[in-house]
Amino acid sequence: MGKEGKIVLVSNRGSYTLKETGGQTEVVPAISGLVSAVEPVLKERGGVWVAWGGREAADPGGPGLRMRVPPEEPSYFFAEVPLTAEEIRLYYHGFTNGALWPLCHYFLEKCRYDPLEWAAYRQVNNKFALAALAEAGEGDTVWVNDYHLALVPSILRRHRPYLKQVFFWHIPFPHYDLFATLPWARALLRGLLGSDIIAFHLVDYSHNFLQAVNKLLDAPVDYNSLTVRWNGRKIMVPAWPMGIDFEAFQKLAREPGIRQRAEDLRRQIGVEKIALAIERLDYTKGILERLVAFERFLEEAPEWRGRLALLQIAVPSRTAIPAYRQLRSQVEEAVGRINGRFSEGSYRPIHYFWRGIPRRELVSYYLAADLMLVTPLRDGLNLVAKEYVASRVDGTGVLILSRFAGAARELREALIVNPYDIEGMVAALRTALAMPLSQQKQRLFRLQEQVRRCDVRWWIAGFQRALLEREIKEDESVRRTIRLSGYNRIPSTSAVDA
Ligand code: GDG
Repeated sequence: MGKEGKIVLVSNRGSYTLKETGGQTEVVPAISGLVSAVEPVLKERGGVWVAWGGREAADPGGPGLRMRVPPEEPSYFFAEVPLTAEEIRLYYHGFTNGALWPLCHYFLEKCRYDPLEWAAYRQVNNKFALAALAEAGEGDTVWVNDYHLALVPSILRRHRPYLKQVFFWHIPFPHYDLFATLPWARALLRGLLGSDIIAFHLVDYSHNFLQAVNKLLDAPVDYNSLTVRWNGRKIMVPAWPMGIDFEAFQKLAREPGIRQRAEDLRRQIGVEKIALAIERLDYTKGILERLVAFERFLEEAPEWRGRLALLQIAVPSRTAIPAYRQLRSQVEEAVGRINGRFSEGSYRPIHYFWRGIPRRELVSYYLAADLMLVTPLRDGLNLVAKEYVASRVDGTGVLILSRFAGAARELREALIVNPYDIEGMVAALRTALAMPLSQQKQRLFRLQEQVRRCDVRWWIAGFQRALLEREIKEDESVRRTIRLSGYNRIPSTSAVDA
């Protein structure tokens, strides 16, 4: 981040999950794209990760755990923001995943706009902001992540006007027409505008955000330079698609143990071609539509029965929300129906797993798969598509990718599909299965070039450059005046903003 100071990273979930077992607190490393992307920076630079630990706190005002991590080689701090069962229900399952998530993914019919949940969202955002303020000192950079914490930047700004702030929004930012349906759309935008930089995966999302602040808050925006003026500040709204650790995936994919595991998997499944799909079990990921397309393909291409299998890994997610439980039943019913129709002897068309798998195992699945199906109905970016590309060290494999995944803008050599168009998906499966090795290699080479060039280091460097440019432009004398007027005061815990 900036040229000095530490990073205070703020996100709903962090690098560790805390579990209560028999009166003891167990500290378990968490797996997520964000952890793999930013933990190396924290380890190198030092800093603090402020996040909810994933457990229920009894006392709403009680202190959270603060510890040096990783336990084996401590290099940064993990500071827990404790949340009660009620806060988790209203803020996390409620407003965050019952209103903002469906809204930003264009599922308006699934949105619940509940004033109580909105109040809890504000309350919890205030908690996170206070926890960040307690950690951030002069010269530090606060880096807030995602739609769970949209109000944090303006709370921080109010208390520390010259704190350096970056915000990354990991999901799509919807078109103004949709966003304006949110009764608290203005407050949410004002919350975000506390940041110096508000970054998205795609320019389209930056444009949607700029249009929303222009129409709803009357703020002057510039679509070319991707900036907005607000309260005397010029805020950057850039597009930086997140990268992955390309080299780490290549290294894993070359490990003999992982390659052996991939071969064992292929032998167990025992078919000519394996198609793989892996994602959280979420209605945005297009699992049902994919299953229907796969079923149609087996109907129309009987020559592939017994020769093609789909390996579907659905990672349990947000199981407290009814829409997710309902989707699970629908997916499992479809898997049962298709397997019932097309199984023959030892052949099973769909191998379905409702569980997460360790990362090394994940790479062996990428290696075992001739085709990768990433066909979300809407997705901010999609890291799985990039991970598949990076793991194919022998240069073969076909990626079928939804045009509604942000990653489709970068991964142009994939077979791009419309997941709502079942016949189009069937045609893409045919094309993929018939693609000669030479063409697979040509396409994959270009895909790998892209994923290697715009990797996670490139992504992080974008923030560093932008903050550095900002610092150079800033008037140091103004900074100093403000510092003298109570920079390090920590506000009272009763203040609820936005
Ligand atoms: C959100 C946005 C955006 C998945 N299953 C397992 C597992 N994973 C890992 C993958 C990947 C990450 O989780 C999933 O990232 P995605 O990008 O595919 O999707 P979301 O979870 O919806 O993420 C998305 C992302 O944020 C980043 O900004 O791209 O659009 O929705 O890294 O490898 N990892 C392991 N076992 C699993 O079973 N170990």
